[in-house]
Amino acid sequence: MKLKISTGILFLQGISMYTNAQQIQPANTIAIAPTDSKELIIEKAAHVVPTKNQLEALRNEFIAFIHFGPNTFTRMEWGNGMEDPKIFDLKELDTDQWCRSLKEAGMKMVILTVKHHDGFVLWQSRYTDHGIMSTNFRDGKGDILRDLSKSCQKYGLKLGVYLSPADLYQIENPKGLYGNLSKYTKRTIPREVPGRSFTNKTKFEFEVDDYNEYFLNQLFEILTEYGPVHEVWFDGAHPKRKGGQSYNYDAWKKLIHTLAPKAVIFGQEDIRWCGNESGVTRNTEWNVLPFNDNLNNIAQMKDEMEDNLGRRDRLYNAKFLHYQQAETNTSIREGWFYRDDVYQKVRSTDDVFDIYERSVGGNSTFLLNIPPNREGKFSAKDVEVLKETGNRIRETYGKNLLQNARGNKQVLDHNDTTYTLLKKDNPQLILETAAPVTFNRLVLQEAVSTHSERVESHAVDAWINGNWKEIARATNIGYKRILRFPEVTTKK
Ligand code: FUL
Repeated sequence: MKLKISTGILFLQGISMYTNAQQIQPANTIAIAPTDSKELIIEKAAHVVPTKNQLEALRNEFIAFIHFGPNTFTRMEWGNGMEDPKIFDLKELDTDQWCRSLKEAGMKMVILTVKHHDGFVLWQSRYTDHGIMSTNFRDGKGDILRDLSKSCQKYGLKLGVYLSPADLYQIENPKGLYGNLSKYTKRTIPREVPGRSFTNKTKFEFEVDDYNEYFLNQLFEILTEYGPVHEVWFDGAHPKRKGGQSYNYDAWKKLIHTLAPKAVIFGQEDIRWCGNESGVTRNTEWNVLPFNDNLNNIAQMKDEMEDNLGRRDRLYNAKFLHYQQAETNTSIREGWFYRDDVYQKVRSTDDVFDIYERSVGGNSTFLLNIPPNREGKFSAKDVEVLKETGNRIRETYGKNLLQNARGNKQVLDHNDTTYTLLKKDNPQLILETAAPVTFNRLVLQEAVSTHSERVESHAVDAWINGNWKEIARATNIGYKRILRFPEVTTKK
């Protein structure tokens, strides 16, 4: 089924609410003092803004996940770390086909599971032989991250990496480093490996144990040898733990910030999980959030599943307010890894497009997983859904019907489609087009990079037969809110 939809797009500049607004400087994190009044806390919340990297990540809107590894061949969702690497029996690989398809869908970035929980690595790491180097794929010389990074450059996609902190191979094998109770000592990253020098000569010194050193060495490889990386994804799941192993996130982040200055980090301060894996979105998704721990621990935010994380009473009890955007991650297929083309369900275009509108249009980023099959390609059904979704997005949102609309007197700086609302109470923006327009979607955006998230509720009325008729109503807006309603025809 295809929808014929017309769209209007509006961009809102914040409403200046209090006279002391100028005193608070926009920042990514703002501390709350015990003496702050409720009004001041809200005022501070209205100045918490994304970093440049977070803003870029918001603007990606629709991005891809690729789960690929031994599980693709064993048909398991979680491996056990004891798989023979030869199980990964890949004969062909077509990352160009992946990227073509992702581009057709309108995606901007692709994040590959370079290491899932089983510990098998998809690139030519110097620090383990549990991976692609021990398979028959291209006589053990293949490198999936290399192929993907080349295809990304060819098709103009950004690259991200999922490096699982959980590592069953390092837990289960007798020489494994995970939880081996090794001492924390000063170590140089990257550790030199004879005959395999690095072009990038940066060196780090960290006080870490064996597993953290292993992890840092691997981060160094993937962040220096495959072109720019734009997102590093730290999963929170652990099929198993051992030896009280902890993760030295401070060191990991220092290395990432130095080697991949444009990367956002998922699972740390930049980006958070939306709270489910089925594409469900909150009605009210604030990215300005309350934190109670000290600033260094903002990173350690636990996975939140509550319905409204940024509501006023939660802000009042915070020690810090911090911008941390949500990513809505789900899979196009039942499960994260490919199993088969017969029994494994694939989401329909209607379904994917609906999640797109609710997630991107609900102040979050849509991260859709498309798992390649055992031929190293996306299956035909997945390709078709991606293509149709891209067409539907372009058809629906490609043309701004309000481009030449004029705003009422309350509107300042009417600059193309950017409007600044002046009035503090019940501000209204009236737009008028020269000829009637027919539409059933309205895209609203706040200028979050300068004015944070300020709208708590809003409604849209259309002038129909001489009266205002409410056609849509919602809570916050943030980076983007897509309103959906039955088709209306109006000039105002
Ligand atoms: C989860 C993992 O356990 C799944 O295997 C998958 O990688 C998903 C994106 O995150 O926590």
